[in-house]
Amino acid sequence: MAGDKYTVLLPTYNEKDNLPIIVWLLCKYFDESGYVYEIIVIDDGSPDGTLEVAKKLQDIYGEEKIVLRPRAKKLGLGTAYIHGIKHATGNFVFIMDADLSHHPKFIPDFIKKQKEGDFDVVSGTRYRGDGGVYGWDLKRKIISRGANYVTQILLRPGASDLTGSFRLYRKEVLQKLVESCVSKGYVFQMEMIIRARQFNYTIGEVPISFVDRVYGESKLGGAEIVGFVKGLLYLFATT
Ligand SMILES: Nc1nc2c(ncn2[C@@H]2O[C@H](COP(=O)(O)OP(=O)(O)OP(=O)(O)O)[C@@H](O)[C@H]2O)c(=O)[nH]1
Ligand SMILES: [Mg+2]
Repeated sequence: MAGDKYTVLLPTYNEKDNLPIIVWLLCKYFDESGYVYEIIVIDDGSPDGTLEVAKKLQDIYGEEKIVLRPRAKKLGLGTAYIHGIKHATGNFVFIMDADLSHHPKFIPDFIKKQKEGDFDVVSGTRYRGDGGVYGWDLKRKIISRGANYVTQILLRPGASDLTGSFRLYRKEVLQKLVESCVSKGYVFQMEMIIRARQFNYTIGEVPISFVDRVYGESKLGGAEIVGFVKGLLYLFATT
């Protein structure tokens, strides 16, 4: 549809090295394909000075393209999305990580897929077609595969990648999903897609390659995994 606008929500916590690259790539792929867009950076008081970097980027690309909606401290991803949506002026919203795990080159694929089936949600998938994972050790691959596999069996969600977080939503759909999700942490992305199915939203999928974060430390540890299993059982019991 002419008149579509895409808002990218970029939550950041200590991403000062990644942010300039992801913003540059986003602008490149959006500009090349001619779509109207804005990028909302939601920085949670990163001690590494991510916000200062974001301000410089805003000077370079302009205030219509780069919107800053920082918060004073680290309040988590779920609420970062809620906070970001409030300021989104697009009728479609992308959510993606700012750590270069999600490559902006897939943005046009998401948009094409959305238009193809008039989908409510388009989910990037590492587990279909040309999708894949790069740079993870065996342990992390097994955890991710395992989490997806067990969830497929328990919840039959109708999407192949449940824990991924590179997705395109209609704005009002994202709003409704984020408000109805109760979980925090690693399980949150899975709950989003489970609820999407519960509300009978249509879901399209696009194969993506996922690359382990380039700069910065990974936070996946035992506590995340325990949290995931708890969240999964909760969803199994309640949906
Ligand atoms: N605003 C905000 N952003 C966050 C918060 N936690 C993580 N992020 C950002 O959310 C995105 C995903 O977080 P990651 O830390 O990459 O999570 P992950 O991919 O599961 O784990 P890694 O292995 O560390 O990459 C990144 O862009 C982070 O900078 C938070 O509390 N607030
Ligand atoms: Mg990451």
